[in-house]
Amino acid sequence: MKHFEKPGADVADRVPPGQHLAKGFPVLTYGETPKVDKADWQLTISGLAAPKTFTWDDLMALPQSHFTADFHCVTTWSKLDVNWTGVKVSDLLAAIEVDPKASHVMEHCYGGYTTNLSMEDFAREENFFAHTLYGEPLPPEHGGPLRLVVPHLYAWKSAKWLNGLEFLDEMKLGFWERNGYHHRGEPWAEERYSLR
Ligand SMILES: Nc1nc2c(c(=O)[nH]1)N[C@H]1C(S)=C(S)[C@@H](COP(=O)(O)O)O[C@H]1N2
Ligand SMILES: [Mo]
Repeated sequence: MKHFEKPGADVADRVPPGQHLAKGFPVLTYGETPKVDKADWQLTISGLAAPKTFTWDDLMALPQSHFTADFHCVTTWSKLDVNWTGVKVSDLLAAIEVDPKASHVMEHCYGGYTTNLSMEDFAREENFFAHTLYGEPLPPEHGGPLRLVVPHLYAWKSAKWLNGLEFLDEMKLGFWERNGYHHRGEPWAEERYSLR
């Protein structure tokens, strides 16, 4: 069985060092897959921001956009040109009030997973919240109802089953970052693991 392809010359310059192209779209989850109904789903804004809770209808009332983005898992598989629909991070940021003192954000998830970002890495124009994958509702195993996608960092930063954004004035570490992964995770610099 051959699960990975060597990148062809046309895409080789889009595959970061040490990565291979995956066939299909692998699922990478630590623990159980939470099952969350859209009717019960909420996204809570907390920490250094005006507290706010988004329901599914609130989320769908924000501008909706289509995205094509590459996806790089630190376990060495990549998938190019994944096709998503959802809400730009910048469009959600325009709908909330973040304290200017906020320098970092913690992503919180149904099931308890967390992962951290600097504000700079979070607020990038190409980042988005995804509810649709290749035109179909985002399957639970890929993070449905809603996940974040941060294309420029390893995909452990792209939290599935997202249910909270906590704004912070210092870096706190999320689940994998506390367990040896790099604090930032930039694939072109191979920021895979933290040296300690
Ligand atoms: N809540 C949650 N989000 C998560 C994970 C997880 O275990 N739980 N795994 C991360 C990792 S390591 C990767 S590579 C991607 C995988 O996304 P996929 O399963 O849709 O391929 O999700 C990330 N987001
Ligand atoms: Mo991953």
